[in-house]
Amino acid sequence: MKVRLAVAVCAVAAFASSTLHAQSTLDAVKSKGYVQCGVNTGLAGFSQPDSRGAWKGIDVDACRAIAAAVFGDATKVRYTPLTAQQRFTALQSGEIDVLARNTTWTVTRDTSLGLNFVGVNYYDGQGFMVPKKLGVTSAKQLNGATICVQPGTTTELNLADYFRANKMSFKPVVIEKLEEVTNAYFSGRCDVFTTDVSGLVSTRGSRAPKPADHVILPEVISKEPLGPVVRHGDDRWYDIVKWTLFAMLEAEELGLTSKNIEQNLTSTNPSIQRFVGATGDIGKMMSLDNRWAYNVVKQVGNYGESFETNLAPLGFERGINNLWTNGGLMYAPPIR
Ligand SMILES: N[C@@H](CCC(=O)N[C@@H](CS)C(=O)NCC(=O)O)C(=O)O
Repeated sequence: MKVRLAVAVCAVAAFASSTLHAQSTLDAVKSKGYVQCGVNTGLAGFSQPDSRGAWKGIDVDACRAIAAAVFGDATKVRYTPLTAQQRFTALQSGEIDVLARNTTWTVTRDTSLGLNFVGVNYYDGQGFMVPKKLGVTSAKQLNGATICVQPGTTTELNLADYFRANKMSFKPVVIEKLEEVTNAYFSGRCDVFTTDVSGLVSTRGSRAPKPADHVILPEVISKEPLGPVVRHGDDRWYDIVKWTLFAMLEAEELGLTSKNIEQNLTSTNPSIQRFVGATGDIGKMMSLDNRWAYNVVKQVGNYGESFETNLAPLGFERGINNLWTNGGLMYAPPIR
């Protein structure tokens, strides 16, 4: 009798916790009325507050797009600025609903950290920046260099691997805060700053006293596919964040922009009709309004628009971040 009761109690507890998990993030987000999004502390083009305190960047747009899909209102987001070291704990503990912070998709993070990467919003790779006056033209000349690097990043491991593979040595200067690590580099405390090439372009453009005094070396030593991340165990939320990213890519492929999507509500193209929710029930399949993707594009724009607004002004080119139809890697599975 006692055993049977215990089994029954356990079954109820397991059921309660699985239903709690299955629905929890979307329900919690809906009941509090906003998406809590973990972002960078301030990386121009990815996530940074502007002079009026409004967050801007492609990662910020990923957050705004989720709010547009869930609430039909891209402003329903609150931002949690996180260093590389803080970001995964913030997601695991439930402090944030989603992490959109130039975070590289790796097998370790995707499995043992209990996280799910939803896709890629920027294909990147690790590089090196040096002061021009050093006259260095290749990373192979960096033997013995002092190198500034942030902890809790893929950067640290790649750096060690690259130097070992090339039989070179280096002295790491490991500093957690972006402000402090870039100050250390720009003040000459290290010879080299290494991070994702996007981070080098961004910090050179926005933080260097004289950007032209610094060169980014030609070697790209790793693959850094950056993308939004959610917790394991909530497939509904995972679907929403994943298909919101794909909707921004698909909109670009379909030629839908924030400017023209309204007139496309009456399009006769079947793919566009489904996308804007004029036909089918794609939104409902995700517990969202059928206008979820329409709202994303109307309020945030397609992926190309987000790139043009946030990254192009800093000198970024589309390159491999172009659509697959334009020779790049950006490819959304069918929205049908
Ligand atoms: N993509 C790499 C590196 C990400 C990273 O944290 N990069 C630094 C250098 S640009 C950064 O964003 N720092 C900003 C901060 O600490 O707030 C990763 O996921 O580990």
